[in-house]
Amino acid sequence: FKEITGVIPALLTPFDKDENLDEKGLRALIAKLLQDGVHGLYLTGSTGEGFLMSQEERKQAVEIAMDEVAGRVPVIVHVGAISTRLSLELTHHAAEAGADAISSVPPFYYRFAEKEIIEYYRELAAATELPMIVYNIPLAGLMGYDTILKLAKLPNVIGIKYTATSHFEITRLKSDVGEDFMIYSGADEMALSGLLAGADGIIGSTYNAIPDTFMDLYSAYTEGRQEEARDIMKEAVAVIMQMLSYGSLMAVLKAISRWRGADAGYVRKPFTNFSLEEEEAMKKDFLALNDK
Ligand code: NAY
Repeated sequence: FKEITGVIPALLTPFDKDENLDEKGLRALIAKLLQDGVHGLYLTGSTGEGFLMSQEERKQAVEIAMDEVAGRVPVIVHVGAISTRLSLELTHHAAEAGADAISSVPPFYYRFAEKEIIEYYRELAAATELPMIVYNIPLAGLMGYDTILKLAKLPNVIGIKYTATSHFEITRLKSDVGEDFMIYSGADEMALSGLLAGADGIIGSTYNAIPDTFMDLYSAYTEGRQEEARDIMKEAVAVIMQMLSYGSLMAVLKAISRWRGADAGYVRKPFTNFSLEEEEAMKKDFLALNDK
C-alpha cells in the first residue's frame, strides 16, 4: 500500500446555506490544501460531518474528492457507520472510487461487546484489499489497549488513528505490534507529543485551517529542530484554544478557510453557522493572536 505519513487534514465537507453538498466548495478546499502541500486527506470522518450525511452523499463526496485529488496524495476514506452493513457498502464504494485506505470508528451509540467490535472490523477488513486504519476516538467510546492489540492482529489492519490522550500507548503499540504498524495522532493540541511518542503522521480537523503551521511543525520535528518545533506547537495550541472557544468548531474552520481564499461553505444542522458579523469579529481575534 501507499505509504501514508505526515500532515493529513480530516477534511471538512462544505455544504451550501441550504445544507446541500457543495461540490464547488469541496473542490476549492482540496485544491487549496494541496497547494499548501499537505501529505494526504482523511474524508467523511467526524470533521467531515460524515455521520450527518446520507450514504449517497458520503459516496458523492468521496467521488468528487478522488477526482479533485487525482492521485496527488493518498486518500483515506472513513467508512464508519452504526451498522456493519452500512459500513460495508461504503467500504466497497471507497475501493471502487480508488481510495488508498479505509478507516472506521468502532460501531457506536450502543455499548457493543468487544467480540462484536472485533467482528465489525474483521468483516470490513476482509471485504476489501484496501488497508484498514482503526479509529480510536473518545466520542465513540475509547477501546482499551487489549482490544486494540486484538484488532492489530487482524489481516489488513495496518494501523490506528489514535485520538486518546495517553500517548505512551503509541510507544507501547510500536513495540508490541511492530514498528511498521502505522499510528496517526488525532488530538491536534498534542500533535508534537504524538509524533515524539512515535506516531507516523497526524490527522486532525484544524489542519484544514492552519495547514502551514502544522507543515512547519512536522518539518521541524522530522529535521530534529526541537526548540523550533516546541515554539510552533505553543502558537498552534493558542490558536486551537481560540478556535474551540467559539463552539461549533467545524463552522469556525469553514469560516477561516473562507478568509484563506477557499470557500468551504457551511455546516449542517444541528451544528450552527456564524453570521457574517460574527465571522468578521472572529477574524479580528485571530489576527490579534497572530500579532502576539
Ligand atoms: C475526524 O475524524 O474528523 C478527526 O480526525 C477528528 C479529530 C479531532 N478530534 C475530535 C475529538 O473531534 O482534530 C481533532 C480535534 O478537533 C482537535 O484536536 C481540536 O480539539
